[in-house]
Amino acid sequence: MGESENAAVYFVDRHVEEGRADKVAFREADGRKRSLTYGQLAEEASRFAGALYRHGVRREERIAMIVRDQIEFPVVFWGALKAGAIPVPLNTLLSSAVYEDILNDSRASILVVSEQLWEVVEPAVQGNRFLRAILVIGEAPRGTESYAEFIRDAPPQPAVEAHGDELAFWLYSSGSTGTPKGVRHVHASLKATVDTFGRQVLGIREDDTVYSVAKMFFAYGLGNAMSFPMAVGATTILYGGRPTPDAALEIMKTERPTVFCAVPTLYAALVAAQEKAGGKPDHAIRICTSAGEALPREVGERWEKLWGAEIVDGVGSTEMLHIFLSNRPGDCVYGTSGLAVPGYEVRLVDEHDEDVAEGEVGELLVRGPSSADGYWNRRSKSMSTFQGHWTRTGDKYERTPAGRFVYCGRTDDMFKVSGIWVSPFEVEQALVEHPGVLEAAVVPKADDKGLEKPKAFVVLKSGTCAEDVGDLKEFVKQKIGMWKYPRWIEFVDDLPKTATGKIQRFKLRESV
Ligand code: 3SK
Repeated sequence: MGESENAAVYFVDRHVEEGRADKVAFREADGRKRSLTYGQLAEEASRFAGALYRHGVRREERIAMIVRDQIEFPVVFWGALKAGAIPVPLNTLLSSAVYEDILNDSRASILVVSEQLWEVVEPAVQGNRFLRAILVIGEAPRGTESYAEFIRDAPPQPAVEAHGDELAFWLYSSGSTGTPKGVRHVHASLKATVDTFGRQVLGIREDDTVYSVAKMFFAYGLGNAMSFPMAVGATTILYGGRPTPDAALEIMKTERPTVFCAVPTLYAALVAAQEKAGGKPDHAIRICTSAGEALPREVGERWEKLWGAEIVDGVGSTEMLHIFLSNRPGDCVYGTSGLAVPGYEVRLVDEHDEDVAEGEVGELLVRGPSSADGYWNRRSKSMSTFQGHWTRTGDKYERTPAGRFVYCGRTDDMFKVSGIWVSPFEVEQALVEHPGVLEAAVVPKADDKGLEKPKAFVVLKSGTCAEDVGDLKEFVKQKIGMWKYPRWIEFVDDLPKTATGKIQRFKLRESV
């Protein structure tokens, strides 16, 4: 083998060789406000790798991480890669029952957990037959070990040689439905997302400071907050708490990020909060990204007016690791997901896998250098999703005459009204254009003749009540046409969402 393609060499150790050892790689915006330089990260990750060896961990053993966005996250992730073990960052908002399933499914032998999350994790580890150590970052309760003790005096271990095609890490994806699946990624994929979206679309730079509201356990956050900034020697702001609009505004003001990455729900909430407060926000942002679901046009336009910075809206997936379809800085058309990211190809196909004609809706397929190696222990699902070089996304899109892609919903969210397809997203987009509406979700509901019609769940902006918004049905009719308007409207306090901000329409469908 030639030079090692272990991703930790490129993302971590290279910075020391290139003279960036003293540059701050990560800075916490909460808690003890600790920071970690590139040099400290290289050393600590090598010590974590050494501690894993000392504990008898072998290559490809899984290291489950239920870790908040804090400086230990990159140490454990890169340390595991250095050791040739497989870090498996997990969503920090899951229930005990789901953690139990995932820990059993992955057969992780080591679990690293933030002390704040132990209460939920504890019931999940009772009776687990695979875990050989549970490392708690912070105060270690009985039956666990302290993470700090685990790495104390461990002999630093350099990164093992690895091939770019070798498995590096897993992410668990639950998508908008179903039980989580382990998505297996290889070493080369991290750099592939940097060389495509990171450099050619986002244009990340060494002098950037990044703040990603999307946490690092999520593929979108992992790229935003870790691989993109670390590829160029930039600095990332970490925030372990809940990313409320107030917290995000405070971080923008005090930490001065230049790159801001969030999801549509938070952009909508930030715009509403700023409009209510009046004036302009205090910030240093030069560029923003949005993913997780399509950004409503209205939200993008209002954000840009207030912040004076564009939101580059794109689409990615855990299976493709990051964004493969995106708008471009200086050429953002809100309400569209833009064009294929350089390095990726996309197709829209019908139910026979034939390319659809221009203007028709089809399922989006993608091919590119960062696709996953497959799902863990889900052979049939792997075969139906990863078809040769192409990956099925399960998203429905339409291409405009200008070649831009417009989101129409998930394949399983679309429904027909009077024989014509309705995209819930189009109806939701029309609803959020109403000044009193914060968010909306639309699902089919059978009428008294058993025929499906749209039903909307609507969250109003704070300080607005149902009587204030007038006739929302008529508002939608005027915007998008007679048959698509919601026949029923239910006002709710919030919508069911995945931890990454995707609306769980299946839960609303079940409720009707
Ligand atoms: O949902 C998305 O758009 C996304 C973007 C980047 C990485 C991962 C995901 C799921």
